[in-house]
Amino acid sequence: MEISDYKGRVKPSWCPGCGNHAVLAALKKSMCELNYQTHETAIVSGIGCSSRFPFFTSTYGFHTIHGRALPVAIGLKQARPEINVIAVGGDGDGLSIGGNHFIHAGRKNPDITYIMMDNEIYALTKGQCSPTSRTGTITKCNPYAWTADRINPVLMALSFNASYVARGYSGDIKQLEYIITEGLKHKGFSFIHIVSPCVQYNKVSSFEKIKEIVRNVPEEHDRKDKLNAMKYAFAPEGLFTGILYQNERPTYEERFNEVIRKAKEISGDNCTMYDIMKQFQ
Ligand SMILES: Cc1ncc(C[n+]2csc(CCOP(=O)(O)OP(=O)(O)O)c2C)c(N)n1
Ligand code: SF4
Ligand SMILES: [Mg+2]
Repeated sequence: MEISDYKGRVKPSWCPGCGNHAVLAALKKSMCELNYQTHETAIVSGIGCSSRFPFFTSTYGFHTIHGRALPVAIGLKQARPEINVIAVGGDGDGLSIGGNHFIHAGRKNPDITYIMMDNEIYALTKGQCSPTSRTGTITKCNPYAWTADRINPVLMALSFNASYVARGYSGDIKQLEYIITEGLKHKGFSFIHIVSPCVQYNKVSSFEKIKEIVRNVPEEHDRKDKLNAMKYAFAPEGLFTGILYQNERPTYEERFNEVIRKAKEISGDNCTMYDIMKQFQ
């Protein structure tokens, strides 16, 4: 495969300078490095600027509805386990309306990769505050300041038991490529949080300001050490990027197949869903 093989029919319509351009470039490079075939790969998104990914790539794609990328991606992986499934979306999509799915994806451990582009704002709808907006942010909708505290998506993923958790920043495309490639290779739910500035509606978290606080997770960090990963996720002294946590365990699909195997063992090859359910009563 060549990187150009992943180019979609639609030219990216994001604003010049939008952080999402870097994420798209990194994802294409990662897919190319892993020799992903376009007919064996699906990119599933919600709604938002960041969710326009399926138009800009040549893989299969599903631009679903707001907040629902994860359940669709999980269902797709369960029905077609041979497909590489990548879910993408924004902070609003994945933490507000879709926040509930994020929790359950982590604990179920489906073998999919979830890339969240966090610009700390609802950009597509022209700049309302999101769960990651900084307290005190002023927008047209909150002219006197946003009053709620922020969500930390990395800390959330760690506490919901996501088996791969990484953080990147759109200003470092090389690191993005690395954490995306490792996330795609990982067996289980890989969550990749990317701080991806919106140059149009968020002047608070600009490239310059984020660059000042970005730090790499030290090389000696043990990826299986969840408590330490949580410390880096939470660290007030900087925005730690890199692979914070990785620890494989059986996936959702593997566990589900095991249930089917057991059901067939007890009720025969032609057993129905009713027979399977009877075993749990
Ligand atoms: C059910 C539903 N509610 C609300 C909307 C309006 N809406 C579209 S995108 C969006 C938020 C997008 O923010 P985010 O997910 O952070 O993506 P970004 O545009 O910042 O990349 C909202 C509220 C919608 N399309 N559907
Ligand atoms: S509005 Fe913001 S997030 Fe949307 S394309 Fe423009 S810069 Fe990117
Ligand atoms: Mg957003």
